[in-house]
Amino acid sequence: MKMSGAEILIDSLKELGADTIFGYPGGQALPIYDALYDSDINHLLTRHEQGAVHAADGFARASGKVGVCLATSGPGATNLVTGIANAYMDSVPLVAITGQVPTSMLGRDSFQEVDITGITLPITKHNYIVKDIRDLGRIVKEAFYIASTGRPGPVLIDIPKDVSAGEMDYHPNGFLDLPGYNPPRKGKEELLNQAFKAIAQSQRPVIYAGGGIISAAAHQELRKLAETLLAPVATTLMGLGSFPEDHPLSLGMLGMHGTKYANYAICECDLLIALGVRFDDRVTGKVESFAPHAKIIHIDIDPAEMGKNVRVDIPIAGDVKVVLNQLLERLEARLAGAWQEKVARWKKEYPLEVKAGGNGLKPQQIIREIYQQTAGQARITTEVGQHQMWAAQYYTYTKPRSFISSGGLGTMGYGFPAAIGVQVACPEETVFDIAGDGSIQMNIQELATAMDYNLPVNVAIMNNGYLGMVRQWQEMLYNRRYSHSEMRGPDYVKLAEAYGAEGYQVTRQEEVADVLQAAIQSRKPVLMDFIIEREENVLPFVPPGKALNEMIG
Ligand SMILES: Cc1ncc(C[n+]2csc(CCOP(=O)(O)OP(=O)(O)O)c2C)c(N)n1
Repeated sequence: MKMSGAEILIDSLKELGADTIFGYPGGQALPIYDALYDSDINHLLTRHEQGAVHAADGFARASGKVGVCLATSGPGATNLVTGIANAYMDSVPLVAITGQVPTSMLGRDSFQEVDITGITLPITKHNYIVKDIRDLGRIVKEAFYIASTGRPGPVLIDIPKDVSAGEMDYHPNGFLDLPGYNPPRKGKEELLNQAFKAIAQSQRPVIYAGGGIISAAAHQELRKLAETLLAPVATTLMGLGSFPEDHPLSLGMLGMHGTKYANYAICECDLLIALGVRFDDRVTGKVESFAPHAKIIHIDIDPAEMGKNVRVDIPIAGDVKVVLNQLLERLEARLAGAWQEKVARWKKEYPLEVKAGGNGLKPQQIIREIYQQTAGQARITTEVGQHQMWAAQYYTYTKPRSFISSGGLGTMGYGFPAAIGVQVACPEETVFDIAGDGSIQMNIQELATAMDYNLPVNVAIMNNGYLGMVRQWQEMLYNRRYSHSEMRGPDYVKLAEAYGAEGYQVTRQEEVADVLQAAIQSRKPVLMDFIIEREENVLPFVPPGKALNEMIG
């Protein structure tokens, strides 16, 4: 059948089950937009390409499917760059499609030409420029396969206008031939044997679980492992929700703003079982002092992570779900002893607290209230800063894909468009973006998108009138010299109303629960401006370059 390149693209997307695209049009993408006009693909027009890519990323993290975004060439393509890097750092399956100038105009500094495959080479798992329409169908399939298998990640497909507008006789075929791309699945027997031995010899095991558990849907295996070994579980920011935080073995988050008991447990354990993690510096603190007494078993799909940041004694490359099942087949249940008692004592002695005092709302209390009012069932996204860490610490995550945040890149402006993507993926659920007054101003324009598509996303702004995390570092590390970290925002109630959404300003504790309930009940997007204690800090805090047991607070 004669089809245009754009029709082949749409047809392939549908065949792959990709029925939702977040995008923004422009000249070089017009053939694709024209084909979308007749298709039943759900396209959401955002107000900025960065909004589109973060929404696709949030959609992917909430649903487990590949997120798809679409932009035109030049400025449209470069506006995707932050979002692509964000997805790359957090291993999110994403396909970004960009329009490009016609092949005959390439390399001539043509109007709106940028070398987007060159620009995104270091921040994509793979990328393509399609120079021949006959390659298009195959490339789309490859892109989805690469994005979603092995260690997930973003793939970019750049399509010149003559390719999307061109025509050919097209017969879809599902054949994939990618020699050299073979993500490992099973762990090697010899290494598994070493792992069994290390486990048998250990007295004080700890599990350190990351986002890889969630990508691999290995949360049940993780729980079984923890319960079999009675090993306490600390998670990374990306791993929140992989292990139920209301479980007695949960240590919450570890690292720079981790719980005291998680960090103490890491410092004293004699075996660390690291699952789907990458030993980020926000987790390890001073690398030489990380888990100083422990043998380290590292299980991860990406062999390149083995020994990258930290020495590992037993590196097992494989799909974490498959490898955990291999281990669980042979592990025997253990009994509680002195180690479990010690950890339980730490948990009692050093709980995460909300200290009274000051003359504004306490952000920790607001987040606990969001937990109460949503019965722990909400999908939470965040921006980046202090509020992100409070959201990580004070909401109790019990399910995978319930906490969605920019971990690796730390992208301010991520949370709100991501929440839009999450709400599209989970239309029946309550979605909250926990935001800072700095971050929310980075992609606030997407309120118009939320209004257009009737997405009742709730935004809870922790408004301290500062770029709070920057201010905290200036307070603690730069002698309170608050250089350019104080900033004012707009009247958020009026702003919400200008977009047709609902807005509230909250200054008194007694109002918090009522406003949250009103927001949850509302079928509209809601902006809540919580005026918080201005100089509240995130504690505990491991200053950069210090060991985990050198925490402040
Ligand atoms: C795009 C981007 N620019 C700069 C930063 C550096 N940065 C990290 S946290 C932060 C302050 C965030 O302030 P706000 O959103 O108000 O949140 P708060 O820390 O007050 O909760 C800044 C500027 C960043 N992470 N991302």
